Amino acid sequence: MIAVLAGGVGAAKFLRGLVDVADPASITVIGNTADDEEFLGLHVSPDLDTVVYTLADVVDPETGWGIANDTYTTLEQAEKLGQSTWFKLGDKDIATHLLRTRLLREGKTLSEATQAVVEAFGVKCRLLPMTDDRIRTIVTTDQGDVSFQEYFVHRRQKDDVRALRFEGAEDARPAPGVLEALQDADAIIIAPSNPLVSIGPILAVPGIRDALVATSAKVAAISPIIGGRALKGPADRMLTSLGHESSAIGVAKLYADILDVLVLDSEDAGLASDIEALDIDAVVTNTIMRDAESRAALAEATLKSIS
Ligand code: FO1
Repeated sequence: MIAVLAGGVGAAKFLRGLVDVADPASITVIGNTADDEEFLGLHVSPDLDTVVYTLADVVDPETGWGIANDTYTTLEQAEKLGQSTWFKLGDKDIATHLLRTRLLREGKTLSEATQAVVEAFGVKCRLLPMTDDRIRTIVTTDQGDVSFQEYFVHRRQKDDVRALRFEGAEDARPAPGVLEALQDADAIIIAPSNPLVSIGPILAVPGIRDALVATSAKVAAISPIIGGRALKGPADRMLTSLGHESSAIGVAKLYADILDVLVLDSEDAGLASDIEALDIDAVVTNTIMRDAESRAALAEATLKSIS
């Protein structure tokens, strides 16, 4: 059994490669839900949906999120009605949020609603939200505290991030099956996601980090930082402004207590000895996922490093 901690687009691409080289039924994905937000009265779980759409091969290949060839008629009309429309929800995507929101309103848990979405899209992996409780990433900027999507989408990541907190994490419990998936796993992978805002909230759910420390399974992470820079998103600037190194070493240090292996890009081969000095095995390979072949090769190399 394989357990994968996953954030958004990078994680989804990695998982798409993983299901090409491992039996999807053996994979449990534990997804970040601290980016969830309500738009147009609908509960949106961007990271879970990005994983589902990518594994179902319906994701928009340009953005890496949302559904390919979606239309925006509902959003245009919502704008005419004076609603806030800075978060781009396509018509097809909205159907997913309608399903999730209806189930939640009927009293189902986020795990149950997620299961319904997974089944509706025919995804064969197990996908668990990190928790059924509400955790919200709050980003402190010089302009004040904002929600993650406000920072990421509305304000286009232009603010320096002064602090992060995961509101609600202290009292949250892992969703059903999360701790069991980690305990039963033969191999655990931390996907190439932002370590601070995608993986950080998962590790902040009480019990999850402890389970990773305690496991006898090997734990590997793929560095999302290559040559000091994030391929996508603000991870590099965020690491720096929060006092971490924007490099594979900075990533290794954030995971030092849980990691056996760090997979890093060939461009960063020179960092391998510094990573080994942290008592973490360094595996150097191409980590840029341009196409199906490179995604599968990265998944294969990661699995090999921990089996
Ligand atoms: N990202 C954007 O940059 N702009 C958007 O308008 C936007 C809309 C959106 C709608 C549904 C969805 O599932 C994801 C969406 N994303 C958008 C991506 C999302 O903000 C990020 O993928 C994550 O929250 C960060 O991991």
